[in-house]
Amino acid sequence: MTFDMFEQDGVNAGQAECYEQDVHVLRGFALPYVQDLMQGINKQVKTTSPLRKMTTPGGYSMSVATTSCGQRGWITSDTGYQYADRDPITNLPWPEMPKAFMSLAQSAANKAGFLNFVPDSCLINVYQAGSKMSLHQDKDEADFSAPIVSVSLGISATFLLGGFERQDKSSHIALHHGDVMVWGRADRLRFHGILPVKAALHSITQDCRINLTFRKTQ
Ligand code: MD3
Ligand code: FE
Repeated sequence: MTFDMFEQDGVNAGQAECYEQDVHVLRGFALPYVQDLMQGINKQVKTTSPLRKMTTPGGYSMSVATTSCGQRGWITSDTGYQYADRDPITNLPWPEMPKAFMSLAQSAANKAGFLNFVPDSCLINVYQAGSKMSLHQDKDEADFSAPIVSVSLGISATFLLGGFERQDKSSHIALHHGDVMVWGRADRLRFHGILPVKAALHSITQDCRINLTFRKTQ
């Protein structure tokens, strides 16, 4: 396959968009952190806890490759989803959360009006062409009062923002390299997902989209 165009970044950089009351999209907010984020992923996180495609409790391989850093990592098991203190592949603690990850997550949360956010987990999701995330709710965390902060890197994707029942209509939000989403409070338990990612090339991530999701899990 050939690609004749690289994706464009930061078209609306600096804009803060508010969808529902507590769903904020900070366009281009992560751009100043990109170099540190990519270094952290490639030199600190992946080298200790490699990317892997986890198997759902129903026995399906996820199309997204994942790893984690921070005190706890998100894993699947035969019985469900959970946060664990150790990486089940290495039996070691997850790699430490790089400092730049924490600063970005906290300054994005502050900008969206969530003060004192201290995430204990960062999930790293890597999407290749065709990878998707079906509509789901994030309910594996102990405390729903903390927000979730998510950072998009690399090729663009379409985010689905649903309601509080699986069958509720979803709206589509285009997410580009450097965009940060912050949501919580009344919107914390909305269904959400990612449409299958289209093949493209990005100068920083090449053929993939990387999503970092920061959470306070306990
Ligand atoms: C809106 N990841 O890992 S993050 C996940 O882009 C996950 O990889 C997606 O959903 C990704 O669980 C989306 C953004 C996100 C996460 C949770 C939400 C948006 C949300 C909860 C409520 C509303
Ligand atoms: Fe989610």
